[in-house]
Amino acid sequence: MSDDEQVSVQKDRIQQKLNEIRNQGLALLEEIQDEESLQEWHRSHLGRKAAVMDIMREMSSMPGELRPIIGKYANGVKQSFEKALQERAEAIKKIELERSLKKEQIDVTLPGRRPSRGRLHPETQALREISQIFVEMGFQIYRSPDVETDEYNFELLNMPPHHPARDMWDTFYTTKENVILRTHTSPGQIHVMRQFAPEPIRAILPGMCYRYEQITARSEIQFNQVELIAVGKNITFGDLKGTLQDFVNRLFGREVRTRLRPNHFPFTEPSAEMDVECFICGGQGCPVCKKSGWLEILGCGMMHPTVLKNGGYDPEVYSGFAAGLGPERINMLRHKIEDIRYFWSNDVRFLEQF
Ligand code: FA5
Repeated sequence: MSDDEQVSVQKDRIQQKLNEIRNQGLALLEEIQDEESLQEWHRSHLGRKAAVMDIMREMSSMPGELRPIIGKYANGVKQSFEKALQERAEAIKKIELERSLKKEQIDVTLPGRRPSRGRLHPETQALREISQIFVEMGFQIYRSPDVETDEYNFELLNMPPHHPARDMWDTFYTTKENVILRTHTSPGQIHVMRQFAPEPIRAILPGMCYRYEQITARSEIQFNQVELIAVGKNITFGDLKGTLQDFVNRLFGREVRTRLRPNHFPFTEPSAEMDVECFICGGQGCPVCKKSGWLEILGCGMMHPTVLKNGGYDPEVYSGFAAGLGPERINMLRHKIEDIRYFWSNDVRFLEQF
């Protein structure tokens, strides 16, 4: 066989091989359905180890006249691979989009899901209702700070340092000397008096109080109080009793039974506590009312002359009454809630009921 004939045979053989590589490669590509397999095909058919690349590498050992022919032919195979790869990539994109749309298919015939509505916390509701009643009775709302000094929380309320009555309130102290979390809203009495003296006052002071005490079904370490204060000339215990009775009737209704019990607070004289009949148990006795049938809702009394004086009022001329209500206890009564811990545990099953 002449040299020319040999070259011609070699050319036919290589071209045939390239045809096979192309046909097999394109057939494999047609079957690919996902992006990952496509990448794999790209590596094996156009990467460094691809069969068409092997042939291109072998060209250096081929006779000179064969190189441009085989080079052109192999390049054609490579180009047809690149073109087909691009087309397949587009098709796979479409396939994957259809697949994900199928997964996300929405049944428009299903009934809609209503978003749940937000609502006010039961304590916010109670505080607003209590405030509303007192506002209707002519009281103004006054705010005083949660963080107090020892002076306001105790001393100006007739409890000098080492006074045994301080033990009534277990206190959260801060790292700053004499700065505490208020144990009751009564320090607000001094703030409001000092702002308005010698004008007459009728105000309520709602807010959070803090006590370092045992948590039980009726006692929390943080709870709201609403302080009530009235200062003026000729204010009597009768005014206090009438105001509280009116408040209870407006809140609970005409038929609700209350009782005032004598008590002691250093900042009032005389002092009392008001109980409401426990209607969780109907007065029969339960854990919430400590089996007494009554639930204490507030402490109250006539303002002590020393406190009036500390507020800037002459106790010879002025008198006043004050009270501190517990809205959580009132809320428990109204909604028959057996444990005060529900209020601040943020359990939606509880909160959703209000
Ligand atoms: C006082 O705090 C007085 N400052 C009230 C007062 C004001 C008396 C003005 C006289 C004049 P007492 O500690 O009893 O009093 O608390 C008042 C009310 O707050 C209680 O009747 C109760 O309803 C509520 N209360 C007290 N401690 C807690 C607690 N740990 N958890 C929930 N509520 C509480």
